[in-house]
Amino acid sequence: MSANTIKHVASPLARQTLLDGQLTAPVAGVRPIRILPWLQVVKIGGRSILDRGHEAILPIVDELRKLLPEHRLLILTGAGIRARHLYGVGLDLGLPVGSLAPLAASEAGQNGHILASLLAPEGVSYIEHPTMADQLAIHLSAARAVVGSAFPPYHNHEFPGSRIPPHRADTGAFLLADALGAAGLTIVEDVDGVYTTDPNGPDGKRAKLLKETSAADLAKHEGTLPFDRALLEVMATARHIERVQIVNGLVPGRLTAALRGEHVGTIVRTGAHPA
Ligand code: GWN
Ligand code: ATP
Repeated sequence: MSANTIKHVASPLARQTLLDGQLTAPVAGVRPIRILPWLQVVKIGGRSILDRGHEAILPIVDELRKLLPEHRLLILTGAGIRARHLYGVGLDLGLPVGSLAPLAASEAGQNGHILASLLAPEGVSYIEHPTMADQLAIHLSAARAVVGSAFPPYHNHEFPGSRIPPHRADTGAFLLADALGAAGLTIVEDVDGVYTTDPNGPDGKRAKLLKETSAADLAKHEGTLPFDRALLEVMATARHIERVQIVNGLVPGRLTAALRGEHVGTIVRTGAHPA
């Protein structure tokens, strides 16, 4: 008899189908722990900041350097113009989305290597995707900040709904920040925040800044946004990150103010609820 019992591993999900949300809710519905609750995640735009070269990059590097005594940072970089060129060539050749995703991701990684080199005197290094997944804590014990690629490493697993990879740098940064239970996510762009319409588009004069909005409201917004549309989908089911601030990285001091909790850009509320 005892030989039989020790072969049973008690599990609350042992007899249930994982497809029935009601049955799994008592076990799976609880809030996950925050893995790195003191971490501030900062996504730096590829096209909006890094492609501009030293005029935009050096002031941001200076600001990040000065923030190090105050915050422990995971700095994630976007892909920028090289990825757009790559999409153009790849689509012309008929490459599938799963082939384009890692190629574009590598451009985000290159921007990260550039940024990390500039912050190296402060002990900041570029860390690889697998290191972000497994050894972020030890790297952040050795340094106040690390840099990584903001792209999610979906590769051939990228969802085939569109020909351009839908999960790009903004989505990747949010997924990581939420999974880590970070203190916050700030997205650094070249505009003051989210506007009613693209302030650099043909109707730019009519554009009004939305100081505060929600992922649910933006999902109904039909025009363009300054970040991946898929970001709204992952915001809807967020577990920890309740708000994201979009700030203008071309204006010195905005990122610093945002990390200090000031409202200096657009705050987008997510679907996560306070604990
Ligand atoms: O190469 O700049 O990580 O951190 O999505 O995969 O395409 O890889 O396919 O650890 O695993 O180009 O080589 O490249 O940017 O992603 O990296 O230098 O397997 O450190 O080898 O998940 O950096 O790179 O591009 O991020 O975003 O060797 Mo790069 Mo990216 Mo490095 Mo990473 Mo992808 Mo790895 Mo990966 Mo690939
Ligand atoms: P990546 O990191 O993927 O390279 P990025 O985040 O640096 O990209 P873009 O994807 O170009 O940069 O997004 C920023 C741009 O989005 C702004 O320069 C702005 O012109 C444009 N934009 C489009 N719609 C809006 C909107 N509703 N509000 C604000 N900016 C908008």
